[in-house]
Amino acid sequence: MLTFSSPAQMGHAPLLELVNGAAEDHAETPARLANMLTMAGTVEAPGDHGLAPILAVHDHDYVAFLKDAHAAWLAAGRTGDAIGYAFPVRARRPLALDRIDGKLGQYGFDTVTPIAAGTWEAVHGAAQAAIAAAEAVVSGRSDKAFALCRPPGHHAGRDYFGGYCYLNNAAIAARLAVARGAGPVAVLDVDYHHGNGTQDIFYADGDVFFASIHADPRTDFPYFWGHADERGAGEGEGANLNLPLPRGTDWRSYESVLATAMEAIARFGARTLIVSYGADTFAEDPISQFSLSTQDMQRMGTMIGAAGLPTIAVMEGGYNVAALGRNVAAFIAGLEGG
Ligand code: OKP
Ligand code: ZN
Repeated sequence: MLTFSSPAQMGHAPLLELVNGAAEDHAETPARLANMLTMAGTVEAPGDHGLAPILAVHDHDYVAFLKDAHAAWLAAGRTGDAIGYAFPVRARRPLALDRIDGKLGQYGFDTVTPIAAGTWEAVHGAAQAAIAAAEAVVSGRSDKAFALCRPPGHHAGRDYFGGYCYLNNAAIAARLAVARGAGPVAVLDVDYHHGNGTQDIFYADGDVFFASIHADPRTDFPYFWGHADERGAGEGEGANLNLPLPRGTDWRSYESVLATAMEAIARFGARTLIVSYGADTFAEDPISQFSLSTQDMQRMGTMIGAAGLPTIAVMEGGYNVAALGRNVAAFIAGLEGG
């Protein structure tokens, strides 16, 4: 598998996340990438494709905020990572707020997604990896490519961060594919958590079908998106498919729901497939509650590869660090036709 990753991705090392009334060690660590790299074989650096493909998805002011947020935090006299504390439950709108504290709440939706010193360079590097993978596939260089992104991206929207995500790598790849005439595009999200950012970005877009299999948001993060009645709007009406599953789901039930998602993608007439792959559906994931094995990751890859579509896979979550490279390798082996 043609695989991309940027060394800059190691520079994002959030210290802690505020969850359940406590500060915990952050689950999304540089060690995740290090473990994936031990299993990945040859990995290409993505090169720099610039900001244009990022700005085709993300709001300019939001990107400027991300670049500057940690410096503004330090300038306000703070130490450590920037984390917001006040969030706009009432109608979010583009306000010109003056202080970093307000901006963190304006652009962020949770307290588990810190902005640290190396965050911008890392998220830029991860986005470049996704862009390089997308370029490789749409140019015909390769039928499939995998971007070892971290931090992940699928919770990030056009102008917001959250859920450990800052730039939406899958959405950037999808938009690039559409722009290059490789549409219609389907994004299949198999991370344990619903990909709310990707859903929001393409909600009213009829060129991109979004299908997600995830833990039911009635019990799991991100709670406010991922419900089965979210079906798209306007031109995108019917082009959004949420398939929530209960905690404890094993391969037996997962397989039939994945078959449903693959049928819907075929019916949509997708010519390019983007996969948001998260290994946090693994039974021994420390923050998630599905029951898939490493062998199931390969079965998942096989079913997705059987669609026979040009495929760009981007890494999302997966927090059992010791098993991460093995799970990714199993998924890739399946995707390649194993
Ligand atoms: C990001 B991705 C556990 C609570 C934190 C946030 C989960 C973010 C998942 N420490 N919940 O979709 O894998
Ligand atoms: Zn996840």
